[in-house]
Amino acid sequence: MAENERTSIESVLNEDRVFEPDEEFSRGAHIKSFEEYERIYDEAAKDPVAFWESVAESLHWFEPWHTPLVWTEPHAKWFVGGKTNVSYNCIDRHLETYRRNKAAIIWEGEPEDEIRTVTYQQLFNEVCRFANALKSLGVEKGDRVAIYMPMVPEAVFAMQACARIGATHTVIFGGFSADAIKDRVNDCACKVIITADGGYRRGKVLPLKETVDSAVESCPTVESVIVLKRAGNEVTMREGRDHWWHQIVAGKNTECPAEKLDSEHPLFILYTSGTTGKPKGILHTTGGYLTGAYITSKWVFDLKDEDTFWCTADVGWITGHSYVAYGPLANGSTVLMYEGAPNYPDFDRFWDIVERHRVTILYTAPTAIRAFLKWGDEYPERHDLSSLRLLGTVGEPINPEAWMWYHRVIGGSRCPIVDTWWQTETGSIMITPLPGATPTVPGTATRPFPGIIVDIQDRSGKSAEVDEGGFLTITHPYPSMLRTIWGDDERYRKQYWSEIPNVYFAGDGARRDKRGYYWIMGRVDDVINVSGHRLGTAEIESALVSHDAVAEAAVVGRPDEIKGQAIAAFVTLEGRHKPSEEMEEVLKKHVAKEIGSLAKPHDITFTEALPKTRSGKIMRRLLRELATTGEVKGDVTTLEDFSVLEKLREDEDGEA
Ligand code: 7RM
Repeated sequence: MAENERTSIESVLNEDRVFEPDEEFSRGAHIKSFEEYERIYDEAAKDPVAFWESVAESLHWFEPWHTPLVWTEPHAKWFVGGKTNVSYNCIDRHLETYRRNKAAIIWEGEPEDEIRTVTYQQLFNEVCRFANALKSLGVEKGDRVAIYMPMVPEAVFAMQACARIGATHTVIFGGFSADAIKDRVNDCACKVIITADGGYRRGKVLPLKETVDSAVESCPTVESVIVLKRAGNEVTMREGRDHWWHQIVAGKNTECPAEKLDSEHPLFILYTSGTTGKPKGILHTTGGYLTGAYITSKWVFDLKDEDTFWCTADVGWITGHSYVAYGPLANGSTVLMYEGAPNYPDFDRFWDIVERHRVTILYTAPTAIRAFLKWGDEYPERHDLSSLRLLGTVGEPINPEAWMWYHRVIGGSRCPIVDTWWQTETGSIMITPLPGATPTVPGTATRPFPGIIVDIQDRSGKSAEVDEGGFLTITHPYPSMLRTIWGDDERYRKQYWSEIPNVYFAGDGARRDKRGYYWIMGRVDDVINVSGHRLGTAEIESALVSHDAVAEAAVVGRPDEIKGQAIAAFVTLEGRHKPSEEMEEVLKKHVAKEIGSLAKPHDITFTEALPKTRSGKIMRRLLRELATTGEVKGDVTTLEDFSVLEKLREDEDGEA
């Protein structure tokens, strides 16, 4: 077998709808034309370090760096010798401008009558008071602090307060279990946990403090727990260890000078589950991360002072770090934060929020878009969405069907869509259209951001041809890249720098088309090998979803004596369609017609829902296990809804 046959991924997809940027949008945009993008891109590609220096210069530095980059593969240090502070850049610098009394955060709670607006001055006061509270508990520069909170402004205050005093935060998503908290808190030896009594989700109260209580029993390094009163549910407070947020900030000074931190000071650790084994603590540092989050927020979302930017991600994910808590604030923007579920009290909650707050930019995940599509047009149609001017997606490949729906129904065929590819590890957006510049094609994240050099390679490091699938790599260091895996540099090297020589291995399959646009084909662990043809999951799933009856689909490979692997598909139908053998045949034929008989599913299991991570990514690993052995024994701690799996297992049993 030739080398490239073993490593390349075959592409079967064809998509040729092109959406040119709207002229009026382009005129007002930060980057106004594709020519301008290419000019900036090409210049940055010749000297990425000089490009990133020019970006970093627009931030505040207490002391300038003496060396922009020290690169000893696979370790980068950016802006070495420079001293800065993320919180200072997100807050203090705006206080000297008219932005002082501008809304930094507009927050809406899940219960319907709750809205809070936090101006930059108020943000400063709250962050400083809380930073002083942390100090009073003995938190010092370099200490680790865990944050396990609902989506409330205080979650951002807590992150900013840590950044301000140089404590390294680790945000743990509020839906995680006591075990997940315990593993993370112990892995990085946190001194303090910040939580709330409870948080609202779909009208119910999640008892966060209770969960922390059971975790903290086995967390020997934790000295204090700070508890925000949010839901009013009953909690037990342990004398000497537990402190109410409102009591501990009472009387604290509303000034707390931002520490002058080394550019490489650890800003946060964010755990990502990885496919197997224990979660990896992805480490991001100060100056480089801020530089990436700042400029991508500005150019990708074309942020202007007039905007109301709503990124729907929870602060427990990297998207909530870079595009809720840090990037937009570094730009002096107004961010909208919503505490709850998209279908509470009804399926139109998001559109109600967009209408009432006149949201201008919406950034959400394909999984959410597919859910909205399934719920039906009537919900967005109830609302005036004309304030929107730009839409974004992140988290998974967006199938053209969902893209078109988002464009038409939410964007009124008027808003550009930025499909942004990046990872927890990359810290900021890597591949993306720039909305005033890049013609978009549904299903592709288009081109790399300036200063980001990517390639598609095979295992030996050879670049792929046009339209030949391979491994997505990043070939030059950039400021917001992860620095290591906390406490496990060996794993860092192995995971990201050993698969292909001298480049960062992202773990995604991709191809580059003749325009130089990148198409993400899915995780390489999920590639299906049918009779020696390696197929990515994204294209087959897209083909399934392009059928009217299909709301969502996942495909996996299961062992097959003849073909090596056979394609097993799991399909959720749109509400008005019922599973049947005819439907199965129709869908198989549809895939064969759309992308060829090679990619035709061998069997289709209809299901009401697919197993997903808590951030909405389909867990194909579990489906693969199910399709192969009829059981799931692997790690399910990141699974969002256990009943989905139970149901699927029963269905499989029924079939067998
Ligand atoms: C931001 C985030 C990273 C993985 C990544 C991909 C997938 C993310 C896109 C995408 C296709 C996109 N961080 N992914 N964005 N795939 N198109 N626009 O999601 O660490 O949680 O996940 O998500 O597989 O490697 S993450």
